[in-house]
Amino acid sequence: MTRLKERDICNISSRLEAYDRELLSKTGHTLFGIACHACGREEISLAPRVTSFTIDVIPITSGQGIISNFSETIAAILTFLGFTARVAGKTDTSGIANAYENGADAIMMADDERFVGIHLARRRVVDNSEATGRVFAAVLDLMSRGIKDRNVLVMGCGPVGESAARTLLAYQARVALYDIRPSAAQSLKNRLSAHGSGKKITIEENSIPGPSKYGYVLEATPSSNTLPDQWISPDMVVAAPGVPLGISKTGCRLLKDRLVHDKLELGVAAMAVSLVP
Ligand code: 2YG
Repeated sequence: MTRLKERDICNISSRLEAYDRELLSKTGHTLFGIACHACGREEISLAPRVTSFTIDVIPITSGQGIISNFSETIAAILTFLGFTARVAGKTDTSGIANAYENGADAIMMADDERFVGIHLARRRVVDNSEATGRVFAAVLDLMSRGIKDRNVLVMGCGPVGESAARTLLAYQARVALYDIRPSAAQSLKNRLSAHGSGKKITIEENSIPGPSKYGYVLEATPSSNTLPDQWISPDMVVAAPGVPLGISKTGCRLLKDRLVHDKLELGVAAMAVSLVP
C-alpha cells in the first residue's frame, strides 16, 4: 500500500470545486454523485441526510506517524460533500474516546496498515482500499455509459484492484486481470470465480497487451509508467486509483478527458457515503 506524501495532498483542499467540475464534465456526475453511484444510493434522497451526519477525523501517531495535512484534507473533502466533519482536537486514543463522548456518528482514521471509516453506533467498518476500488470502477461505468459486456483490463491485483474487479463483475463487465506477479492475478481469479463469474474473467499475461485489446483500463498498481504512451489508443478510457499515477505526462495529454485519477477524493467520498445508514 503506498504511503501518501504531504506533497501528494497539499493542493487537494483548495482544488475541490475545480475537481468537482472536472469530474462532472468527464463522467456526467459530481464527486458526491459518483460516490452515490458506487454505493448504489439515490443522490437526491441521500443529500439532505448528509449535513446532519457528523464525522470526526482522528490523527494517528503510530508507526511512521502523522502525514501533515492528511486529516485536514479528509475533513475538507467531507465538508465539501456536505458532511459535518472536523479534525479531532486530540490524536489516537483520546481522539477516539472524545468522538464517542461527543456523539459523533462516525470516525475516520489511518495508521500505516489501514485507512478506515467506522460508524460508531452500527459498528460498521468501511476500508479505504475497498471503497477506492469500488468508486473507480463506478467511474468507468459512468464514463462508458454502462460498462456491461465491455472488456476491462484491471492492472494490479492488490486490495484496490480486487475491489475494482469485483465491482466491475457486478456491473457485468468482462474483466482481464494483470499483475506483475502472475500468481497474484491467478489467485484473484480463483477468489472471484468462486462467485460464479469465472467465465467473465481472464488473465492477461504480459503487461503490454497492445492498444486494440482493451478500451477500458483500471490502473491500480503502486508503480509509475505501467501504461506506456504507445499503448494508449484514441478511444481508451482509464480510471486510475493507483498511487503514483501509472501514466506519463504525455499519456495524460493523449487521454485528455478520458482519464480520472486522484489520491484521496473519490475514495474518501465513497467511504463517507458508505457510512450513512
Ligand atoms: O494520521 C495520520 O496522519 C497518519 N497516521 C496517516 C497515515 C496514512 C498511511 N496510508 C496512506 O498514506 C495511504 N494508504 C492512504 C490512502 C491512499 C489512497 N487510497
